[in-house]
Amino acid sequence: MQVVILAAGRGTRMGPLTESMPKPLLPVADRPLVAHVADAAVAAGADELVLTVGYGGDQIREYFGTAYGGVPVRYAEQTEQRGTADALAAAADHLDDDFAVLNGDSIYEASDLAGLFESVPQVGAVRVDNPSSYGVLATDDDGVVTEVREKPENPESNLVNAGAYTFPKDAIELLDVPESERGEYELTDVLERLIDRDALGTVVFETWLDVGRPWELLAANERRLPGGPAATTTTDGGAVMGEDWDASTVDNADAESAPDRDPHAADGVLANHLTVPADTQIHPDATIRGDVVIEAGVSVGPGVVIEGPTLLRAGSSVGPNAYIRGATLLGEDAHVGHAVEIKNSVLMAGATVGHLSYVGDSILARDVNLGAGTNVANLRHDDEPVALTVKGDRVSTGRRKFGTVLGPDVATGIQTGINPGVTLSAGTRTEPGENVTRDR
Ligand code: TTP
Repeated sequence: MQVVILAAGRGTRMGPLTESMPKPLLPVADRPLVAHVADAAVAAGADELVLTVGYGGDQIREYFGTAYGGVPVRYAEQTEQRGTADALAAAADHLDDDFAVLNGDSIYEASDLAGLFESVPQVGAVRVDNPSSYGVLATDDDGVVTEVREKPENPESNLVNAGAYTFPKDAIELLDVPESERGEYELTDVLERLIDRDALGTVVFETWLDVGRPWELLAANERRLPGGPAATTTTDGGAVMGEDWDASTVDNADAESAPDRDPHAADGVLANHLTVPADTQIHPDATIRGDVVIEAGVSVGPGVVIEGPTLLRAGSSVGPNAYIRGATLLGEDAHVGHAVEIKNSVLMAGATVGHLSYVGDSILARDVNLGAGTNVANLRHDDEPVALTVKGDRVSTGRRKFGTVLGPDVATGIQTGINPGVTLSAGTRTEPGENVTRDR
């Protein structure tokens, strides 16, 4: 089946994170968000991917090229971001037969998509606690959709549209829907037309994660980092470096002082379930527990403690004396230096937290540089969930612990304090000693 992935959106709700990078390319564990969509689609039986691109489209084309996961990739250009129905219309010329459509900003499971691809037309649905925030589906006893209502105040069910569909080829004729209240041409209106004509079935997905706002990017990483509930690399258990460790990964100077143990406990698997390529430098005085994946060219200095789930991407470095915990991603060439604590955070490529800092439940875009002693607060005194500005409104993240969202190239002066829920746009500079309480 041909699978259209809608990846043209501006991603405004991600704030500064999408100022220079389209939302589909934001990192989720070891690959961009949209690559997880493509992987699940291919594993579920897609035989061609059609990517609708627009904002940041060149970067997406560069990532995927002409083939991905063994299937051909074609592109459609949506020049103006006028909605999901418009994005699908842009791909219409590429569609030869019945087809599927997926959002390029969701985490889907391949097993759920396999069920979706089995029959046409169908919509993927999930049960949620807060249906009012989504497109709510009303169904009859056979699971056939009778109504779709966008963000209703009094939802009829807790079953919501997961932005995943199969359509008959002639559904293309239904795409010329009128503009919606929010000024877009929307696939939910196409569904309304389809249910007047065909029996639109539902497939209830086990899991689905819509990644539209910064804290959902953290949630996606929590899911997909090694050891997370749906990680692509799953390991279990943990041990302390220095008890069960791989001497081949330690440079010669340090190897002599390392304890003499067999790192391969069983079947060639490292006893501490640590995946380590040969060209990494891990000091024997580093302690690594839990599910940790370390890519090529990483350096971990003495006194470092890492408690997975953690992914250290190629060329990143940690320490000496740093502490990493919670679900944390260090992007390519990111650096975490002496006496820095990073908790449950995403540091994108080239981000640097050099000395004496705390970063919790936060997202640092590319090439952010935090001055010595920069501290991020991630908990309110009143214990209320932290709110974030999303398209001009303060919106609860639903998280008791949430820190900051820093756009690309933000640089803080030494001893900057940043309040919970503060967002700084690309290139913002803070003065030494500042306490930042508002977005900039
Ligand atoms: P949205 O998340 O509704 O829109 P967006 O990605 O532009 O984000 P924001 O609202 O923060 O600006 O889009 C759902 C999916 O549809 C997503 O994968 C992007 C895609 N899309 C398009 O391809 N073209 C469009 O014109 C729109 C609005 C969305």
